[in-house]
Amino acid sequence: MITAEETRQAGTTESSGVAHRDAEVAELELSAARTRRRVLRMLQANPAGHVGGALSVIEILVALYRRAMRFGPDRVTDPQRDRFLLSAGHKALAQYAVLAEVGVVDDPVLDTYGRTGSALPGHPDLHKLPGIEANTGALGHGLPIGCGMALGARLRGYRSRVYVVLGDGELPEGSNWEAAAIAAHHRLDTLTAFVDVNGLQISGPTAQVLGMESIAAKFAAFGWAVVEIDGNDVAAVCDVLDRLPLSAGRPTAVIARTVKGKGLPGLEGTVASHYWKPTPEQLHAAIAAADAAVARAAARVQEVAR
Ligand SMILES: Cc1ncc(C[n+]2csc(CCOP(=O)(O)OP(=O)(O)O)c2C)c(N)n1
Repeated sequence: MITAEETRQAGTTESSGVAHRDAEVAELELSAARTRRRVLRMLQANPAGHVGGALSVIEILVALYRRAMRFGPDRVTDPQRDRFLLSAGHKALAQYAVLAEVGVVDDPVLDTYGRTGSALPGHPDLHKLPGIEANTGALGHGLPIGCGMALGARLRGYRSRVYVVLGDGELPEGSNWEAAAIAAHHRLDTLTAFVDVNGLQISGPTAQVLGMESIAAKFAAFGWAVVEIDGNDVAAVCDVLDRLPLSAGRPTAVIARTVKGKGLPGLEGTVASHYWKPTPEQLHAAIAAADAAVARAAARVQEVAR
């Protein structure tokens, strides 16, 4: 995908810019489909995990890692790299899968998921796996750590951006709101928080467990720039990433509406997908659906290339 500004600079016509954008979106959709398939590959190794929340953030992670972040196999320890924090660390399957998709993790490592001594435990561990910036899983820590990283980069004169993914069921943790105040106070416009609003959490609908709406109004009240998008629409995610910071001097909150368990046959939008222990038959059906989604996305890439 290219921005309107890049199109002008490259001297390309509007129609060639649109074609380029369609091609890039199709590529990222294929990448998202492969990433979902990798989540299921890990379940083939160890059939239990926080699958629902992992599958709702795939498009966000793919767009971040493939479109926005200055990060990759050659930059894992570069001090000036962009940082990604999966504050809702139970969605680790998504991060492991996208790290494999961008070549930071070798695919066979995925087959050790959840086993004793594995680099891929149920929650991410920076001491075990390259590309993990902080140990998360106890909810409410990613945004405070992200504030520190953004401030630290500024003090060192680095251009690094910091991206944090939160869950809507995580927002009741008060530390998020301390961090929201700090980020606005220090004008951390290199900090972007994606809130994965799939409307569900561990024990039921978020609105019933502890409703936090309006999430957008809350972040705005703290002084953040806010935008709401369909978080499973990779083009919409890219459009926001191209416009960061949305407002100079303000951190950005992206309220991303998503579907929990996206792509799981019969389990999309269910609390049952939160921690999923599939039967062999369920896993087989999910893999068949994921393989079909990869094939459809690959055909779409071919189609837009013609
Ligand atoms: C401090 C803390 N309290 C409770 C938990 C237990 N817990 C694990 S996941 C979860 C729900 C999180 O909801 P959300 O962030 O919306 O995740 P998603 O539905 O997207 O998977 C909770 C309460 C935890 N991990 N950390």
